[in-house]
Amino acid sequence: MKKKIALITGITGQDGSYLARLLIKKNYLVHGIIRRSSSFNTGRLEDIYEDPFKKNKKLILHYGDLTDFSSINSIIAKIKPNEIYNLAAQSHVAVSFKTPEYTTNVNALGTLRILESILHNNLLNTKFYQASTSELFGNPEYKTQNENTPFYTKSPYGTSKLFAYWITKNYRESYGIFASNGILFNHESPFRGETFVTKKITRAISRIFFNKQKYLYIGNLNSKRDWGHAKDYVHFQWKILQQRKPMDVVISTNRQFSVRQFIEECCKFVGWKIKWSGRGLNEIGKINYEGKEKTIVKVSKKYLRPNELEALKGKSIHTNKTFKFKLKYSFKDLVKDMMEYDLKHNK
Ligand code: NAP
Ligand code: G4F
Repeated sequence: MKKKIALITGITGQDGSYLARLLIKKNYLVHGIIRRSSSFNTGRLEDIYEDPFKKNKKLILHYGDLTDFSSINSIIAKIKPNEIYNLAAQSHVAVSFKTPEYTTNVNALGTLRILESILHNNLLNTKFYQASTSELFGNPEYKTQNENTPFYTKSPYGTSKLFAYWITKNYRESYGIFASNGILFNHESPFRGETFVTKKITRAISRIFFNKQKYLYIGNLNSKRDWGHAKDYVHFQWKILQQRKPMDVVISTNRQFSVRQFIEECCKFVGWKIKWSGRGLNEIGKINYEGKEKTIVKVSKKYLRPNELEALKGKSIHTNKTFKFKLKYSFKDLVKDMMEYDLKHNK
């Protein structure tokens, strides 16, 4: 049987690297778009990376950029993928306040560029997955969010993804393209970017443990998220494109923890109990270290956002029925996986 061809934008990122592994396992020929950078940016793909001169490759990388229609269009026209997973994005919410125009160009117009390319190459059988996000929600009125919850974006990132969500739906309804939105809540892993809060914490606690760093400087300790594991979630990205019909679907754990609880769980992993004192910007976290109190967490204004999304928790209206929704990783398993990796790599 002919191999299915998948194209992944954002293949060098957290999700892209896990999804590529999953699709290779499923016997796909995987193409990925990478950006030119001044140093290697394929670190997360190390174990599946293949020599460009090898024959019968399972993974083929192409230079391209979502801000450059000609690059995207020529790749799509050449490889005619059966499935496109659009994971590329300027994905950092705080950074989107500093680079709103760029974020919008990549996340919003980038998605439109891919859809236009599908249309203009007449690839109406190509299935399209859009990496939508729980950042689309945000109204504290709704304690749990599902596919029917009204959107209320609070950042340039969220708003750029709102456009991408709707344009995906528009192209599905207008041209019959199999185009689906996976509305994924936060998902993390050892491969998470170092400036997202979970990885920042696991890395810092590991480095403090080995006396390589003194403090973890943090922003909003009380913010709550519904954190899953990226390994679990890429499976659902694939599943969404295997459905009979295109759809928009929430993927989440329906459990919620605060940034503070995440720090406490990581400390517990290395045998520390953290004690909090002070308020607001003066709050600190201390541990008992060799018989003395030692401050290891400090709050910094630098990491507060102009607008914050205080609490997220998702529960899909369809996943149980549609996907036999089962997650391998609990919150504790996620912390364990990330802490084990960071303790090993920061020793
Ligand atoms: P990530 O680790 O930040 O990866 C982003 C990827 O996009 C990287 O490969 C990056 O390339 C690439 N990229 C950035 N700008 C690009 C451009 N102009 N042209 C081409 N590629 C570009 O993100 P992630 O956590 O894997 O998330 C994957 C997708 O899901 C993103 O769209 C994100 O917004 C969305 N999402 C994530 C979560 C989550 O909790 N992780 C939740 C909901 C939705 P470089 O490696 O060169 O930087
Ligand atoms: O880890 P974060 O930066 O993730 P955030 O903003 O929730 O966005 C992530 O999840 C979205 C899905 O909901 C994705 F669409 C998006 O691409 C990205 O993957 O921050 C989580 C929370 C926030 O409330 C933030 O204010 O942690 C709080 N926080 C507290 N101190 C911090 C810090 N966030 C970061 N990055 N760094 C801090 O020092």
